[in-house]
Amino acid sequence: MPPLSFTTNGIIAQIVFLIKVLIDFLLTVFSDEFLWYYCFMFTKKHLEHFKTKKVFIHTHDFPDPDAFASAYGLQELLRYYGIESTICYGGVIERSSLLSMLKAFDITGDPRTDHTEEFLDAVNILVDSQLNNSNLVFTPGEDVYCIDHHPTFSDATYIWSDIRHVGACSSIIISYYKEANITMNQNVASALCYGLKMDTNDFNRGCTGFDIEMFNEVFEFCDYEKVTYINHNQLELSDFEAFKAAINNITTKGHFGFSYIPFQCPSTLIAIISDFLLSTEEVKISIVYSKLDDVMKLSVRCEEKGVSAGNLVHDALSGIGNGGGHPTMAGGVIFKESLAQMDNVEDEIIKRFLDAYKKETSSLPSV
Ligand SMILES: [Mn+2]
Repeated sequence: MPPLSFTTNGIIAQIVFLIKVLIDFLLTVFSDEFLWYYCFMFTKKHLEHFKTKKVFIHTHDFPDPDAFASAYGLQELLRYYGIESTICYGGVIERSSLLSMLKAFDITGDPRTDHTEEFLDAVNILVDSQLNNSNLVFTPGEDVYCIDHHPTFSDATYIWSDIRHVGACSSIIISYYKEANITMNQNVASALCYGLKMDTNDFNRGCTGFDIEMFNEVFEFCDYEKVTYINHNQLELSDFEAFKAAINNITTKGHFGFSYIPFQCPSTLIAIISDFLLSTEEVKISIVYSKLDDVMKLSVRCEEKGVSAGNLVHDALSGIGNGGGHPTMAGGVIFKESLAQMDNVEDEIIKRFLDAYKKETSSLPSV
């Protein structure tokens, strides 16, 4: 071996040896504190704190599969470290497919109204949601943590937060297992896999390389047959009434598709119909809306490059309600008082969205 090569190899070997000694030293001196900091989202200090209080994991109101999967994944991860928690949600569980998911993967959650008094003194961890959003209505006290993948429309203060703009909140939770090198059980893996698939619309919406990587991570541990079965049974026959009404009421303006469902319709079904409307070749931005109790709920989908569904609905409903969300999917609500002042709600919605689009792109929607 030439002397130069021998010397280089020797130096590299010594450097590797020194790095190993240094890592061993750090692990010994800082023990858990060091490991927690680098391997998992919460430091040991946070986890010790969680043991002194009640811990609630909150999904957004009218939770979807990604919200429940994230909450359940986190609940089981905390349980691994000896911390018990309760999953809470606002609104109701609207879809029978969501009930199937909860049953299939053994997930339990309580309506938030069952615990309202307890939140002020508890640890409240938000998943798939953020404070001050229209889809999360409750008073949490000071001890709030947030894990989410939505854009932030209104700043809030958290003890700790992990907000990344990826396709699914489930992907972020999977990454915690990966980083902490913890093997998840089959139910957790299946729930997270399903949540990831649903929120990215089977990797067709807002999907990032990180989501694909995390899907790969979770795939080998999940019951994929169960996941695809629930995934393929989203609709109920009664949903076709809403589909029928929506199809009859489609109005197009350029590449915008608007549709009104003139009866009470669950927000998750409005979202499914908005996806359906967007799947037509002509429609690049779909807005489907329906009355729910006293308010008007809207679901917005967008596949136009450079235009954000979240920004559009946020601008369009400013002053009459609120809304926000991802660039590709978003939602909003028009308040009861605003509806009462409108002569023609459908015309007003169309006008506001076209104006918001013009503001964002400085152009009119193309045909
Ligand atoms: Mn989500």
